[in-house]
Amino acid sequence: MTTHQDQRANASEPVLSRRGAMGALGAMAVAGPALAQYGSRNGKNEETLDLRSLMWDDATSEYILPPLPYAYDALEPHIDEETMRIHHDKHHAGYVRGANGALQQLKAIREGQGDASLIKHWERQLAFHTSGHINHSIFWYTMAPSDAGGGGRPSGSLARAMNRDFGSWDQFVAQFKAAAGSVEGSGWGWLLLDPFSKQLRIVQTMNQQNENIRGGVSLVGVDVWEHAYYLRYQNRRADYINAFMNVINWSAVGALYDQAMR
Ligand code: MN3
Repeated sequence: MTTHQDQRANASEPVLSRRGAMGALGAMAVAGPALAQYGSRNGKNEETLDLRSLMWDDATSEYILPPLPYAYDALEPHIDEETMRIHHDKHHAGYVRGANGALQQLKAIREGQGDASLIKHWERQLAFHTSGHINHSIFWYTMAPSDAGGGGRPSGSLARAMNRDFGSWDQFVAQFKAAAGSVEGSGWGWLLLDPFSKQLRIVQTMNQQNENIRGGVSLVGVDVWEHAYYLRYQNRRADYINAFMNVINWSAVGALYDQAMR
């Protein structure tokens, strides 16, 4: 059993920062019992989670790997410990490394040191790896163990918006599962907010970012790359997506929605 302390001891940066900096993602307000470990405010189990400071280091101008907000085995039996270890420590870390590498190469080209003919390649690498870093950071922080806030249904303003835009919870679930399940090859299924219509949309993203709605605010997504589920579910992607529904931290997702609507 890996403890939360192990997680934090392995992390090179603090789990929580109150620098309060507002970036592309901004300060993410996350509430719910799953995050009670982070402390309480006004007697309620809620904290403002600064996801930006977990993903980016202003001091070094580099992307950084955020620690998982729970133990590697905390999402068992829905998502297994070995998958979580490899997915977070190897795959997500690789996106962070790739994003920083692309930034370095583009800097070199700007400074006349790099191969300018490769700028298209490095711009693609930047988009791919940075999107992968963002996707996985949101992924970890919008899941919770099923006995600590994971699963169930949203409430409040998000629930009302989902009923308005999808007709019902059941219709949302059916479309979300079908979208995620039918991604060709590697990608994600997402619930996102179109900031212009202010309506919720379900989209597939190919790989890490292609075919996303531009400007869409990601609320919750399921990673359907095979590395996310193959160890336990093999080719049974639909079973994995069903299991994922049991670990969605809807209070965290609802907080993201409320923040995006402000
Ligand atoms: Mn992944």
